[in-house]
Amino acid sequence: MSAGQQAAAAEAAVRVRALRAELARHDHAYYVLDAPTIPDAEYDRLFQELQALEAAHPALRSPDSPTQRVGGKPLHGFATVVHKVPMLSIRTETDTTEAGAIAFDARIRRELGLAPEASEAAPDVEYAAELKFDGLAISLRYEHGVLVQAATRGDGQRGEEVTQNIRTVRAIPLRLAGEAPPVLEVRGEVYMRRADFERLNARQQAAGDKTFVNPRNAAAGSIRQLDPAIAARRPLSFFAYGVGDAEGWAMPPTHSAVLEALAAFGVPVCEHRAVLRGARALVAFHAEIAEKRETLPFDIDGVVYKVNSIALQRELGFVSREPRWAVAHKYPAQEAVTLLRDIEVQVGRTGALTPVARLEPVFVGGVTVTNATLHNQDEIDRKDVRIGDWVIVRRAGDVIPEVVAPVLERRAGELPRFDLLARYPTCPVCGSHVVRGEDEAAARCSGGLFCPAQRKQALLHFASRRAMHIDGLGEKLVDQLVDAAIVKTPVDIYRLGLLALANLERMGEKSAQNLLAAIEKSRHTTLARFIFALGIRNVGEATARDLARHFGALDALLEADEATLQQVPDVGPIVARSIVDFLSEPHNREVIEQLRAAGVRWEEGPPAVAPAGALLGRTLVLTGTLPTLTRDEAKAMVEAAGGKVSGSVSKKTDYLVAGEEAGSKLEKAQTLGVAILDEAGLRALLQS
Ligand code: 5U1
Repeated sequence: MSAGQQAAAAEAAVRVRALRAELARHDHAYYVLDAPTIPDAEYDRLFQELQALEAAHPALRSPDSPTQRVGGKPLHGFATVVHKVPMLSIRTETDTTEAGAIAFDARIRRELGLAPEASEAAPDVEYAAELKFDGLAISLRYEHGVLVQAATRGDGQRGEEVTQNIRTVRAIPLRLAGEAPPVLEVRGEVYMRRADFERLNARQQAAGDKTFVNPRNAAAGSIRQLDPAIAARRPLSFFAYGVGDAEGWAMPPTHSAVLEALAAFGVPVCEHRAVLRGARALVAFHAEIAEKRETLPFDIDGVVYKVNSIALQRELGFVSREPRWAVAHKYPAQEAVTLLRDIEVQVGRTGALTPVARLEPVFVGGVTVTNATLHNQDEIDRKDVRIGDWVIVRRAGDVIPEVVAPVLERRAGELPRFDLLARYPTCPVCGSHVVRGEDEAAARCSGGLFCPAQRKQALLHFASRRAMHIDGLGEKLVDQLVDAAIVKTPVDIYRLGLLALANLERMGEKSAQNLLAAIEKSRHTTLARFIFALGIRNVGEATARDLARHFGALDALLEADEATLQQVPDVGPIVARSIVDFLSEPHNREVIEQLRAAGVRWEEGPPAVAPAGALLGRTLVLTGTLPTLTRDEAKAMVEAAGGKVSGSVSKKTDYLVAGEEAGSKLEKAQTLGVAILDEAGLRALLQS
C-alpha cells in the first residue's frame, strides 16, 4: 500500500467510526426513545456514505456496523447455544387479585426470616416492579461492547442461535454505548407493538400471506424465521429486564441500578417501572398498570416483582429453574381457547346482520364468555372459522369479545364453510328476506318498515323533521311507545288515540293533544317526503326528491324495475338495487298500503320523463364537440328517448357519442370495446 493509500484508509477508518456512532445514536433516538433526531433523507444519506466506504475498504467491515442489520443468507436451521448462565423462567402468581402480591411479599419475608408484619426492626422489603411483556425471551451477548450472539431461551440451558435475525431489530444496539465490560449478556423480551402488528397483518393480508393471531406469535415467528431478510421486514422491538453472564463488570447492588446501567449502555428498558416497599405498594402498582394496560402500545400479561437487592436475591436463591426472589403477577388472560358450537346472527338497529359465535363457556378477560362477535362474512372467510372449530377468543378491557382465529391443528376432519346468506336467507327476527349489496360488508334484513329489530330506528327516521315531520315524536317517546308495544310500524302512529298517549309517563294531556295534532298534520305530505320517510337504504333526501319528480306517482315507483330506476338522474345500480330489494319485500309493501289506507296522502303529477323510447335502459356518455347539437340538447334527446347520460365511461356504458376533440373518454371507450357513435349515429339510433 502506498503512503497515499494508507492515509486514505486511515481517513476512511475515522469517518466510518464516526458514521457508525452517529447512525447508532439516531437509531436509538428513533427506535428506543421514540424521538427522531434527523429527517429520513438525511439518515439515508449517512447510511449510503457508510455503505460506500465499507465497499471501498473491505477491511473496515464489521458486524457492529448498521449496514449489517439486514445482511446474511437464509439458514437451513438454527445452531444450538449453551447458555453460560442458565436462562431462568419466572414463577407465576396466578391469583390475579391483590392477594397475589400480598402472598409474594409474605413468602419473601418468611424466607428472609422477617416477621410477617413490618416494623422498625424488620422493615418493608424493597422491590423492583416491572411489566411482564408478551413476547419472546432473548439473551444478547456483548463482547467488548459488540453484539456477538443472540439466543432464545430454549429449555433454559440451551437455546437457538438467532443472531442474524436479532441484528435486524433496530432497537437493539449492535454496539453498547460508553465503557462496556469484556462480557455482558443482556436478557429481555423481543415483542411487537400493537400498531406495528396491525400494520404487518394488513400488509400480509394484502399480499395474500398468512396473518398472525397476536403480536406475541408475530414476534416469536419473526425471530424463528430462517431468512433474515424476512425478519428484517418485521417491525420488532425489545426491552431488557436483566443480565446473564458478565465478566469484568462491577455489578450494581440493586436490580433497579442494573436496569439503569443497561439503559446507559443504550439498551431499551421500559419506562414503566418502580422501586417500591412492602406489599401495599405492590398491590397499588398492579392496580395502576391494570388501569393503563389497554393504553400501552404493546401487550403485557402481568407485572413482575423482584427483590431489589442483589445480595438478598443471592441469599434467596432458586428452586429448580425459577428464582425465589421474583414473581410474575398476572392479569386475567385476554385470550382463551374454546369450542365454537354455532354461529347465529344478531340484527342491529339498521338491519345489519352480525354473525355471533356461540361458544362453549370460557373464562377470559376476567369474565365467562359465551358469545363473541365474528363481525361479518368477509371476516369469517378471512379467518376461516367454521362451526365445530376450536377457536381463540379474545376479550381485552371492555371491548366486545371476538373470535381471533381457529386452532387449525385441532380441526376434526372436514368442516363445512359458513355461508351466512345460505344459513339465513330470511331475517331471524322478522322473516323478511336478507340481502347483501355488492360492495357491502354486511348482509341486511330488507324489512326496514316492519322488522322489530329496526323498529325504533325506522320510526324515528319516519317521524323526523325532513321526513314526515311529526313534531314531538322523539327518541324518548318512541322508546316508550315501542317498549309498551303500542307502536310496531309507522301505521300505528296514525292509529294513536288520546287515551293511549295520556297514559304514558311524563305525558300530560296538553302534550298528547299537541302530538296528535302534529300526527294529523303529517298525514298531508309530499311524495318526496314520503319516499324519504320509508328509510330505504341509500335513498337520501335528494334521491327521494329525484324519484318523486321522475315518477310523479307512488304506484309508478312501486312498479319500477332496476333498469327503469336507473333512468332517474343520479340513480346508479347500487341505489336501484336497494330500492328494488326494499320494495320486493311484501312486509314493506303492506305497511305502505296501510299508510295510504290510514289517510297519508300527497299531490301526484305526471312522470317527468315518459319511460319509453329507443334508448330505454341504455347509458350513454357524451364527449367532445358535436357538429350541430350542444351538450344539453343531446342530453335532453337521449333522456327523452329513455336513455341515461353518464359523466364517465365504464364497462356499463352502452354508447360513447364522440364529437371533435374527444380525449381520454374516447380512448377508454376504445379500450373497453364500448360502441362509439358520432352525431349522425346518435340521430339514427334515436330514430330506430
Ligand atoms: N420484566 C420481566 N420480565 N421477566 C421475565 N422481568 C423478568 N424476569 C424474568 C422473566 C422470565 O426472569 C428472571 C426473574 C430470571
